[in-house]
Amino acid sequence: MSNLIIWTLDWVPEGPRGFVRDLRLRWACEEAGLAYQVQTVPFADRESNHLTQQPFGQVPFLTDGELQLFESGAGLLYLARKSDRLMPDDPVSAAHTLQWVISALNSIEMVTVPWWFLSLSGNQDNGLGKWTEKRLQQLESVLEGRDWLVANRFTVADLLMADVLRIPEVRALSNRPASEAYVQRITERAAFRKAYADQLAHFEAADRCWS
Ligand SMILES: N[C@@H](CCC(=O)N[C@@H](CS)C(=O)NCC(=O)O)C(=O)O
Repeated sequence: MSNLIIWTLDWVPEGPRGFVRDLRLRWACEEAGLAYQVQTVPFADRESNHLTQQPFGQVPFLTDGELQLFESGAGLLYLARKSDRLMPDDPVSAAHTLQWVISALNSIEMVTVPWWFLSLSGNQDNGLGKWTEKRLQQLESVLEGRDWLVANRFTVADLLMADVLRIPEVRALSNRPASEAYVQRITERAAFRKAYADQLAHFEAADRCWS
């Protein structure tokens, strides 16, 4: 039995299904062929019921024996060190993988998520649109010149960047053919399809328990 446990919520409403960030960790394990289990904390009282594992009351976090780790990015980098399918061994490519993981979180998601959340509350023209479009266009220029972010092959940096970019509202924000092709190509991977289907099944099973 594997010690690696991905923790998520026991249930969420339909809206976020398929986008809860435990999917990032499931997907990485599927890519790397790492055995894992999924366990849950209750959706009810989520802001306070697991603060010792995730100080912001969020998911995912992972445990591996004695290790507890929160932040999906930290979890991905931890998993990447277990498999060169996620991060190449050579030091330069490994450094570039780290660079693009941080970039996905700190230069792209840091802009897209606030814009997206404000958009969801009905305010499409929310002042962050221009900044978001500019940042996404800069990334489009990068992706026009290459299929992968690092070493001409799939890495955990592509997993994370594609996960950040695949939010429907972000995809629809402006015409960025290279980014769209990148998201499509990466989300067609068998490991993504499995992680996505498993997350949907997990929350659907919870619906059946509660009805
Ligand atoms: N920076 C965190 C963000 C985690 C996050 O936003 N988690 C969401 C689910 S994807 C969550 O737990 N939302 C519930 C809440 O904030 O109450 C990470 O990447 O792990």
